Amino acid sequence: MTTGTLITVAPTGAESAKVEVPALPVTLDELLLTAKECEALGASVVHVHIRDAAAQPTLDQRRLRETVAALRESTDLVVQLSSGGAVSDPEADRLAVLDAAPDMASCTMGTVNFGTDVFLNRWEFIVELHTRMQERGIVPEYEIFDLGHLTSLQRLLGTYGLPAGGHVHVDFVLGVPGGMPGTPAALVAAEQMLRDLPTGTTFSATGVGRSTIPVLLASLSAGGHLRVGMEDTVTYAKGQPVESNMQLVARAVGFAQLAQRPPLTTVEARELLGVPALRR
Ligand code: KMH
Ligand code: ZN
Repeated sequence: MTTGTLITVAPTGAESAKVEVPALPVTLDELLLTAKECEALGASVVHVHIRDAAAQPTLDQRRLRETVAALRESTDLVVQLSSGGAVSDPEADRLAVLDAAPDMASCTMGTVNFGTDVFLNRWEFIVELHTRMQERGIVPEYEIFDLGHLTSLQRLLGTYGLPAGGHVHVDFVLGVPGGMPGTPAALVAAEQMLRDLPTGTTFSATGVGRSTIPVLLASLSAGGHLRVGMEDTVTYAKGQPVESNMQLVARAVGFAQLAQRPPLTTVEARELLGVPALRR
């Protein structure tokens, strides 16, 4: 059944440098402003990477907790912390992200070449992330960079059980150099593999760089949801840098409305993902 569209904004990421992308939100104030404006436009989930005082990626525990608290205070967005961090982050720091008690955290389902780097995700590490999230009631978003990651997810759920909340949601990240390409064919191949996962599994999709629009359109037409943001795309159109995350969210909302799948509210997003409702 096709529903409205879950729109996740990934405003910052760990890859772009503030000096090269001045519009990138890197301070807590910039993140909060972005989150509030993206929520007003139709985003319901925020996928968060934070930066330190020098605008470098960090998994500093104090900053993570402060960020989760501030996002909860100023928005109704589902707060999803990245446990992926940057390619150089140690496993212990990535696991400790869960100590900041977000609503959701990402959980990447396997190792992938990442440009000239390697994004390492050992099986034992994935199991540790999954089981800690189960124990703490944190809902995972399984990040899928390649088709084999879906096979690993099937094995994970078969061996260790369903995630907190009981619903399985995956995010296909296409177009990373080393992962599956940012093409409709790759998206359809990934979507077809969901038949081996629990009934009702949902997916969103992200196309990195210039694959953003083809992946967005393919996802909408295949019944999927959307992730957009400056983590994945810093060029709006040829020769035109992205002005803000709001510009990307507004474009995604426009496409979702054209597809007659308008954005889900934050209440609807929580219901879909199995994240407990807000109690204000
Ligand atoms: N920055 C990438 C190495 C995630 O957030 O979980 C990993 C990433 C995935 O962005
Ligand atoms: Zn991320």
